[in-house]
Amino acid sequence: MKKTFAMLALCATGGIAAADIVTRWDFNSVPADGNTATGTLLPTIGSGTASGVGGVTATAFSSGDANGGSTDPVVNSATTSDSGWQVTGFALQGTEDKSRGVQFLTSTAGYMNIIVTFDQRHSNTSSRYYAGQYTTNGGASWITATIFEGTAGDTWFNNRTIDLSSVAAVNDNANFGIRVVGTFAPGTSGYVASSATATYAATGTARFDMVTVSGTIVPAPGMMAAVGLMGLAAARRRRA
Ligand SMILES: [Ca+2]
Ligand SMILES: [Ca+2]
Repeated sequence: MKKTFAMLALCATGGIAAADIVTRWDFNSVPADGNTATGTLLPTIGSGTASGVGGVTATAFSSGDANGGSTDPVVNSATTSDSGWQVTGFALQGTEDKSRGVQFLTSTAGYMNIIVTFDQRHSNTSSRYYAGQYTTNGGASWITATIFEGTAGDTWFNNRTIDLSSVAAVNDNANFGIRVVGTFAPGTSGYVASSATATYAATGTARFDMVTVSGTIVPAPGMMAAVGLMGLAAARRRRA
């Protein structure tokens, strides 16, 4: 179904297919229970796994609406849920750079032009800096793509983007994943707090919402041939 749609999109736009959501986590309880302290780590769209990295405590959920809120369009109410996934138990000061946080593994089979977006809330004492990393081998090794800075505490930083559209190795890859891990202030060997008036603490929290892996469908060779023939036929019709 998706491939048919993509082919139509290719034809309609002359070759540029719109991005699809491959996998998304919104962490909202299913069924909705109106309780932001509960949620799910199962994706809302697609399939994949979400887990803590480096021994963090990764069992809590909290509001996706408070402190300005994430981009989750759902507003928590008696009959709806907008949870975010909250982790704590980060590294002690000066230790374990890029080692503690969260990871999301999902397959990009059939997709290219991969872009990952997510919303993240920093607590006051949370690390000001997090590294956005990706893996092409199921988490055996990680490559840092982006360093994110949270310039305030108890604040959501929405639509953070790890743009992997130029990284061919993440395309059509069943062993793809990303992780977001606390990292030292650039050029130093220590963490700084998100709030300018706070001190970094391992008990700080990071909360996540709307973790979304997007991509465009890899055109199959046969599909490209079909599109080419349709273009040729159209050109002949124009000449006739
Ligand atoms: Ca919301
Ligand atoms: Ca949510």
